[in-house]
Amino acid sequence: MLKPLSQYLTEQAAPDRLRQLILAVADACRDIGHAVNTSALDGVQGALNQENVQGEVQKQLDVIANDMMLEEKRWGGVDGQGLVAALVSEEMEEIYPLKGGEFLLVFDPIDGSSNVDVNGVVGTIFSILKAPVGKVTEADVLQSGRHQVAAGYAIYGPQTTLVLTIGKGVSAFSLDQKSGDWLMTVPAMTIPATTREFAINMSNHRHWAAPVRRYIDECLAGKTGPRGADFNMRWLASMVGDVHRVLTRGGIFMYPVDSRKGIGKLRLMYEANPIAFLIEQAGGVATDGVNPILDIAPEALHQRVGVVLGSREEVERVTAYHKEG
Ligand code: P6P
Repeated sequence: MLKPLSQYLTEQAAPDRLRQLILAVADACRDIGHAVNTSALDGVQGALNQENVQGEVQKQLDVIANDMMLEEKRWGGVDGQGLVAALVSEEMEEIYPLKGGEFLLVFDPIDGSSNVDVNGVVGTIFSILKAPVGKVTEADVLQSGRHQVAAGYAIYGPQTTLVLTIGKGVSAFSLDQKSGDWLMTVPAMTIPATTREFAINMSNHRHWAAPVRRYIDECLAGKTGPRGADFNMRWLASMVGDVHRVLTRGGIFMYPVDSRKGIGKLRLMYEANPIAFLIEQAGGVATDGVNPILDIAPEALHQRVGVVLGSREEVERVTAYHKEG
């Protein structure tokens, strides 16, 4: 019998209320995954004629998944006293106060939602922080990624899998669709230090800074180039999908700052930080191109950041190229 998520959390001596919260997040991901799976049947694919705080056209599932996360009964805890003081979502401009609890839950309810209509992989990304005593302000949420208590994602692909860290490594739990249980399928995910596989949206090549173009062009030069090896490329247009591959077999994932807006595309609080926590816990490196993502002091709830993460030696090469200029 594969180990259930609940048993893993007990064995890892997760504090009881954190354990309850992680199990509640897992339940929410199971429900969101089901909504993704039936979205064509339910006729809820496609876009709404409204934008989110990011200025991005919202998909129906973005809103449906966000609404599922806002159901306060999910976060009451077994004693009904409340586990979460406030929710923060990619889909909501402001923090969403709840009746109280010792944690903050920060999330992207559907990452990669443009993939839903084409039956591509999507996911839910979450980050758990400690809440202040009393009323939660935006400043209370703006904690660096080093303060995360737990983080993870659910990936809705051929399997529905929850990937989690509570600061003691990274484990993967696959959903048993019949029982509804999350069962451990990978006890410890580790990222090889080297790779011959990169993930980046090549159509942005002309917008990249010189160090990024240098790194990618050397990969493309293959055996006869300065790297002396051929590289492979993957790009799923779903951070969760590309990151899951990096955690499973290594690789480097890049969404660098580019010249169009001088900022990155990915969001710090509910994409880069939780993923960076997982990557570091799995022995990889996660930077904004130069500095560790987890060290960034957030200045705004929906702040964007450049992202370069994965196999240590490759990420460190990109950092070195930035420092050489
Ligand atoms: P592009 C999805 O919209 C997302 O936020 C990430 O999941 C993904 O890695 C990236 O954007 C894809 O961006 O520009 O290739 O569509």
